[in-house]
Amino acid sequence: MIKISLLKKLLTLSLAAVTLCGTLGACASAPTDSGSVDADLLTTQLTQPTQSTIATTKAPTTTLPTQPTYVPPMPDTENWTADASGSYAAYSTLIHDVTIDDSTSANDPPLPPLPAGETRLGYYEAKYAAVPPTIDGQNDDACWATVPWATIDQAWGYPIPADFTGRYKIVWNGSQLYYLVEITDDTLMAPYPDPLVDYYNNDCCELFIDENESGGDHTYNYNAFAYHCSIFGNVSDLGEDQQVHLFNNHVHYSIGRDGDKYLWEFAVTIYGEDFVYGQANTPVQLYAGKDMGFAVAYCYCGLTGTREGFIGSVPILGDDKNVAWEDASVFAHLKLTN
Ligand SMILES: [Ca+2]
Ligand SMILES: [Ca+2]
Ligand SMILES: [Ca+2]
Repeated sequence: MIKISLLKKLLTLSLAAVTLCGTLGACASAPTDSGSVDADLLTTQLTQPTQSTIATTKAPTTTLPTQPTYVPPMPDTENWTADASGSYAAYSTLIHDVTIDDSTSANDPPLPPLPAGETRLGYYEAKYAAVPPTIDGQNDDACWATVPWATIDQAWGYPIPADFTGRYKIVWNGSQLYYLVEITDDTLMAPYPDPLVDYYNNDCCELFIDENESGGDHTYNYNAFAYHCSIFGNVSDLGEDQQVHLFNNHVHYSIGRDGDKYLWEFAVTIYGEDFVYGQANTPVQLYAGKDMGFAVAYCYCGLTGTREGFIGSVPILGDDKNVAWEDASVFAHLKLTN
């Protein structure tokens, strides 16, 4: 594979120091990033704060940051071989077989109509989940049954591959947004295991979050985040030094597979524009009524081993459809509700 010999050297050097994470891919070991997701925080059922009480609500306790750990997919990537369908998914410890029961999906509430005065396309209302979902790549959590699906169906500069469909749900609790993203893709391809190199050419789910819905440039700053979540549990985005960094401690996730259907279940800890890479950061406490900017997208890798599709949850106006990684102004409006 392209660049595999370089990758091998990097992997060999890094393996000794790397702690292989569990199937959930939330890792801890050497420090470079901050803003760690506290495991307790993920499961804590917080009393739902309201905007009026938020000022006096004590921020949730978080551990000091642990470092994002590169999760090596295989000890020797030169031995990677795609399976008969051309897929590399077998190398992901994050993906596990599940039975996706969509039988009740038709009973899910429909998307509510766009509120009066709402102008940002791709609008979604994320409901409070008193009991957050278990991050296991399965959709049997009570909270998922009561919120609507929204589609990932907008072409961001590439034709939408014929085998692709995508949809998502979002709920919130504490400092976390929880996502359930269902992707159909009959060839899961991720030939670039190094999360710092060509990561956006893999099949990966990309979560765009602008905590304060400010919009504007976020290319090399933390005005907004563009979390590229790989099938290996690595989360990549650009930093202020214009280099790629890992944000594995911000996004905890698991992927369930049923045939060519994949359920990506995420818990994303929210940080504001004051985030400083490599230092201790306090997550933002969410509340009903909060407005955020967001988009959910899928980077589609095909048999050519490079990006063949880029499908987003929000229509992007204008000729340049591939701008969400730089410009948070194209994000949709996420409203947190009770
Ligand atoms: Ca679940
Ligand atoms: Ca694919
Ligand atoms: Ca912002």
